[in-house]
Amino acid sequence: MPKRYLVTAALPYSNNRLHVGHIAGAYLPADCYVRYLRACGHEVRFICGSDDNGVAIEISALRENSTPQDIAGHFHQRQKSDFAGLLIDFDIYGGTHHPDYLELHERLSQEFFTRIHERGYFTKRRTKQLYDPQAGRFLPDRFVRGTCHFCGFDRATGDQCEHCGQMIEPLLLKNPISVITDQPAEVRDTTHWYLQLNSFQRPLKEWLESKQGQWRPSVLNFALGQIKQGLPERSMTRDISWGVPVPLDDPDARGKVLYVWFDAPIGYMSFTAAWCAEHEGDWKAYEQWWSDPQTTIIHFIGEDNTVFHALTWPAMLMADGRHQLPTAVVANNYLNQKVAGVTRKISKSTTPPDAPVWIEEYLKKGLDPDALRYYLTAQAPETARADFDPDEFVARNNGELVAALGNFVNRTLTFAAKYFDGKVPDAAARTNVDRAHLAQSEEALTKVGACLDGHRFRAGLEELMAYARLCNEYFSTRAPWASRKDNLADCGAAIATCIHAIHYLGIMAWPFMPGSARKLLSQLGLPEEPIRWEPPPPPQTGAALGEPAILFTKLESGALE
Ligand code: B3M
Ligand code: ZN
Repeated sequence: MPKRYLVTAALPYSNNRLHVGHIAGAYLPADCYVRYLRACGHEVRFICGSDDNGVAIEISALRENSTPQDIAGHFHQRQKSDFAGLLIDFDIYGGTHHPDYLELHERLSQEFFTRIHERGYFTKRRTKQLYDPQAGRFLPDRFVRGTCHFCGFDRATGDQCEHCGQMIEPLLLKNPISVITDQPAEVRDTTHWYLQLNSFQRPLKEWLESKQGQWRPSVLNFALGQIKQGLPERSMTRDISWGVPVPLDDPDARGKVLYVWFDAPIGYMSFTAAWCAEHEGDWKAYEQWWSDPQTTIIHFIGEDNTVFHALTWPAMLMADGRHQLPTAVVANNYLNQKVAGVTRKISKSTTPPDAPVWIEEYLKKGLDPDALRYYLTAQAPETARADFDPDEFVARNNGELVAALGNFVNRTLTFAAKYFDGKVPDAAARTNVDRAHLAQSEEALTKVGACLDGHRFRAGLEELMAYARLCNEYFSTRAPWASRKDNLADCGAAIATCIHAIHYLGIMAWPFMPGSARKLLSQLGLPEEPIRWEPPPPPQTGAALGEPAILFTKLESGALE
């Protein structure tokens, strides 16, 4: 039965270039999933865009002597081309401060805030806050760094500890330092609005417990563990000027903006609304995606965003009360890189700007986007952190894509071109071995599909490659090069079966490697789209095949250096 799915991928901050870790974390699995759902005939909206507000963008602007507008606009564009280069195909790529989306985004964010305020889930508090006297400004979130009060990590920032993943209470940071002036921060009074997360502990716990067995244990354990410790109130306003203005008629709210983690997830909603405005002429149609329980909502994120998607955002949705909760939150772990055999974090400050772990650099080299999609899925950090290893990237490209998948397709199609005039041979002399191979093909399609249904992308890709190897074994067993000489009918049946198998491969490869799947189908002389996730019909005897061509390029060692 066709269903409706709303799939989101975390909104990247528009102050940096994207690297393989971002792609492997959220965007690639989300794109695979969406391609699969569409092939199954479901109605899907795939939503993403840049997270333009917040302290991170302001800090970048300060450092580069620029403005938040310019920084956000610049990186929005570059990230958008990175996604396009990797065939990650959103229905909309909005931006929370992008001129095209700003009005709707502010409107929905402010409505959300006002509604939660009216329903009494904010506490207005006069509080103490870290302040930089030299810069003359408050130091929310990443404007301050210091030692984590949970784990002792010495480079925690005022919003979150990258080491233990906990949300940080800035006043508890040890040795807080302003990142603007590198001077010790001092404490001053200010007023903020705190979301009463504690009011939602029980419903959140019940909701999360109902997901046991469906969600990844890492997400559930983390979120339930936080609830066990007790959820503190969280301030949802900030003393900065870049962001969505706090919509309260209260002198204490003047000059303040919403916390970036308040408005960013609303971006999923405001971009859905923008899509509806653009395609259906009515932005309010977003409600049918967000309020109709028939819609399945799935958030794809990186591990460090878990706390916000599994706790804060659902609590906001409960406090607002008009929309449904996400059906699933799918989080991947970090992807580090291997440099000369040693695991290193990928970061702007330590990774060379021309390293091909930056998507722009990878694409500049003219390498196949599908080769990267393949490796990043094969190495996907679904259950634990993993490494991006340039040597392994080359080895797997050559040993798996070229030697197994590409080889089978190429040997079949060059054989058909040479001995069957580039046409599908007659399969009338089909044997039990051929029938058995087709039965296995159908099974493989079901298995890959089951993995994708369960968000197990890495396992799905393994099934696909196991099937490609099976196809090569089948080819060797049937030995068409021998039967060609004394039993052309038998040879024809084998090649026709291989052609049918290639069609299966094209369908199964589509979510993972859409560019190669298209090439493959066009080499079969078939239309490239739409792909339907169902056993393909047998090829028609005598139908013309396309030109056989190399599907994957063999890489020299060091291709990624
Ligand atoms: N921008 C954090 C990140 O890029 C944040 C995600 C927002 S999702 C609503 O890691
Ligand atoms: Zn920590």
